[in-house]
Amino acid sequence: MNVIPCWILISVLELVSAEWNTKDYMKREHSLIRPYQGSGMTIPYWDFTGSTMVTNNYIRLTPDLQSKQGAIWNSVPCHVRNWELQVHFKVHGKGKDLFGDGFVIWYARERMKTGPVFGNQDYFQGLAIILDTYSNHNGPHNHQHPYISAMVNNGSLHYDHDRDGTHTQIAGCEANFRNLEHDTHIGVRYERDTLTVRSYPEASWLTSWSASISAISTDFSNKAAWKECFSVKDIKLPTGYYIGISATTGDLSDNHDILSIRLFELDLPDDPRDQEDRSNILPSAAYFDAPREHVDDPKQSAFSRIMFFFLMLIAALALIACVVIGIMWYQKHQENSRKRFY
Ligand SMILES: *[C@@H]1O[C@H](CO)[C@@H](O)[C@H](O)[C@H]1NC(C)=O
Ligand SMILES: [Ca+2]
Repeated sequence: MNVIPCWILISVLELVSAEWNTKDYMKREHSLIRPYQGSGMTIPYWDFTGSTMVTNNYIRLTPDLQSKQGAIWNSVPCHVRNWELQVHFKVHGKGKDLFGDGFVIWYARERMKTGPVFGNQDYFQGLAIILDTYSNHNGPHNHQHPYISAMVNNGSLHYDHDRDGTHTQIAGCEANFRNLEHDTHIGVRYERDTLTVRSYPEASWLTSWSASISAISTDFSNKAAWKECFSVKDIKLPTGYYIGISATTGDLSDNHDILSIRLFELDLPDDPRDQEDRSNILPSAAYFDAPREHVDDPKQSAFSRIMFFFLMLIAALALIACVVIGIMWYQKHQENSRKRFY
């Protein structure tokens, strides 16, 4: 009877620790953390364009004013094969019902090119994670805004604002990340050709619990309460592209602030594909525009982890039983041999 609560506690700890790999480490040259400024007005490893303004506490890509666009781009190409990018951001403004347009996290071949896709060029090559706050679509939509989606482009696709990019997206989810009191983060993980996007925090008891731990260790708490937006397999991305973030306002506006960007190199010692040269491939995705079929259910993975833990528990119990039986057999054997001698 006593075993059950203990088992639940251990499996919760298991779920939390499963996300945490101390071997993943932050790449300073692809990260942007406070204090931002180096000497003078420059930020080491980062360049900015348009309306972007750097303060001590945040980088404002656009102010809450009409027709602005701004971007920040990493100046070092990213050769990391498996990575996780964590962006701490804040989208806020005076608008209660009308606001826009949103921002995009880029992993792109070309940098510092202004254009119509949230401040960056159209027909881009690379990956776009689009955090769209304004629905341009006039008809019925199959989702609400704000909306997070991913687009992979080899340079041939056009981003269609009138449809909010829905026919070129590979997956998406609704996420309320605007005008919130608490901190908002997005995690983009590219691991073994699987792209997973998660947001933080998740609205649950875990959030308040991890928020109290966040005072002690920010990284740990962030890992604990991520909520999965989508996960898509078979995405091929080349190495050597650039990380960037761009934002735009039009008739409607918002402050688009970036507080930090952290790129972690994932430690996957057993991945044979790690040796493969990815520097000259074109970005591609095997699945398109069917988000509902390709969204992994996060409950499933939690369930499979619990199942794994359960199997390990049974294996441990079986092992203990074997040892006990072994000891009993040995004692019996000793007794028998003693009987034989005396
Ligand atoms: C580029 O992407 C489009 C759309 O996914 C695809 O039809 C085309 O074959 C791709 N081109 C190359 C050269 O891979
Ligand atoms: Ca839009």
